[in-house]
Amino acid sequence: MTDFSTLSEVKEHFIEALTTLPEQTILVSGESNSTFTEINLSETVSQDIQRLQNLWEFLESYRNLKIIALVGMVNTGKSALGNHLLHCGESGIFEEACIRETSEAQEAKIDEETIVIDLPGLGAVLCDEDDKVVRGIIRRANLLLLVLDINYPIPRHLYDFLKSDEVIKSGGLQRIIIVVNKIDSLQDLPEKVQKKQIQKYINFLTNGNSQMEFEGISKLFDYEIPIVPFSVKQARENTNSALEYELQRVINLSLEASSNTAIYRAEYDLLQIAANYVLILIGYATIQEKKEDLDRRMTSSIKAVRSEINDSLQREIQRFAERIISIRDSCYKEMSNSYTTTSAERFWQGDNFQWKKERINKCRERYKEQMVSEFNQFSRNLRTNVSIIARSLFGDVQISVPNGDSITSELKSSIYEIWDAFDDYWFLDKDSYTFNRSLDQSTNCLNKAVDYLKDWLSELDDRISDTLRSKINNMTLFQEYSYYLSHAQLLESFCQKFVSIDYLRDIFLNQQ
Ligand SMILES: Nc1nc2c(ncn2[C@@H]2O[C@H](COP(=O)(O)OP(=O)(O)OP(=O)(O)O)[C@@H](O)[C@H]2O)c(=O)[nH]1
Ligand SMILES: [Mg+2]
Repeated sequence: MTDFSTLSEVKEHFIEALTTLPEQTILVSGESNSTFTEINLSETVSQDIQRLQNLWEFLESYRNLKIIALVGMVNTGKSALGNHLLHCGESGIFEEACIRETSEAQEAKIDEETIVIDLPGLGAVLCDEDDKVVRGIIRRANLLLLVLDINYPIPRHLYDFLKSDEVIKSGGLQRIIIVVNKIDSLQDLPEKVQKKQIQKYINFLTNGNSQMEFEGISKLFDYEIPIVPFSVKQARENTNSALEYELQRVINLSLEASSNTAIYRAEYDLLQIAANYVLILIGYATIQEKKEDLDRRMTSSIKAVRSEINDSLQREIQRFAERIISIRDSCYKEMSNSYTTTSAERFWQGDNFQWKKERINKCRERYKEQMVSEFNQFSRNLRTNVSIIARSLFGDVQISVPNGDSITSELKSSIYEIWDAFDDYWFLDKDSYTFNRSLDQSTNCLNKAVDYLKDWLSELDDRISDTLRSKINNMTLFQEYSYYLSHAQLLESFCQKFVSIDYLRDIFLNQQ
């Protein structure tokens, strides 16, 4: 058995853990661990804390005493029986009356180690606020003396009460004795009939009646509940000492069986309360799994999108480079084949010469335009590809491309320099040295265009990353992830504290 100070420490730490719980959380519902239900915790938590605090307040002063609580419907003679146990008469400690009298719990000492608590009648208070006090005391008593009036059948309400959680069903923790009071009211009947009536009453209590949907109390408890016919009136008149003796005997036996159980009951209540929160631990673990799974899925989806975008960029760059080289080749071929001049034409510079010169100028402009439109097409393709690839994960994604003027200007210059080479060669009659120098210039321009393109692509890459990052918040996966993350964070402190309590961890988490 756990000693009181250890148990008190467990209770303190458990209350500390409870106070860190959020007002709302989600719990796993359904078998597949995939659905969650939102639940409100604040009320349950404060009730449970209150319950534990009340229990401990009680234990502080009563844990070494045996407690007998008098329960039953109104007017059955609870106070009268209490007075009898206290060896006083009608004007004794507990108020008696033929109308409802006891309205709050009252206690008195029978001897140094036993107290008796007189409670208000059940029917009158079970719906009241004070009812909590009554219920609290009922749970804490070693022995419940359930007082019935032989003149009234057992009410359904009382049966429901016995069935409820308020009453502990284990004889190791609490005992009940049923006192069928006021049997003196049968005294005008022949003795045989009296006995028969009492036996009928007891049989009904024990075994119930299927037609009345009353199963009897014998099925509810793990021990046999003594049922004692009694009359406080006769006890006062000292006219039925056998009954008095019998009552005292079962009281002594029951108290012996349930003595020193206050700490057991505290442990039992504490564990019962704590058990309800194991669901939160399970929920927390499931939320964590969910969160990690979403994190993995999210990271791999983003990676996949990025790599698809990169592949598509590489393909477009390759195609663009091929196109640029092919445009430049065509330009070179056209200029070298279509506008050749003879030395006579160059000397006279007649109409034919002028016409060719005009044509080669037009050719230059045409290829320059081709270069520009090729680049524009390239950057358009990149934008479209990125939007299409990113759409599945991020929805509508618009990428703005950086300014490409420096690239197009170098591409145009590379055409211009080819033209310059042929212009010098076919129309200005210069030597091959100037021709080659211009061609080198053209290559330089192309190299510069490549350098600018690299910068342009790296700027584009940054823009894609920034845009995707800003879009992550809109991802369904990310929203789901954030939902679980926030719930997990709110439960983290509770779960850590709970599992750090060795006593609770050993009981609830170390089971196979
Ligand atoms: N005839 C007879 N009357 C009894 C007996 N026991 C109690 N009474 C009377 O029944 C009435 C109710 O008794 P109480 O002891 O006040 O009953 P109670 O169960 O405490 O009632 P509440 O506190 O109102 O729930 C009183 O008038 C008692 O004198 C008994 O054994 N025989
Ligand atoms: Mg009373």
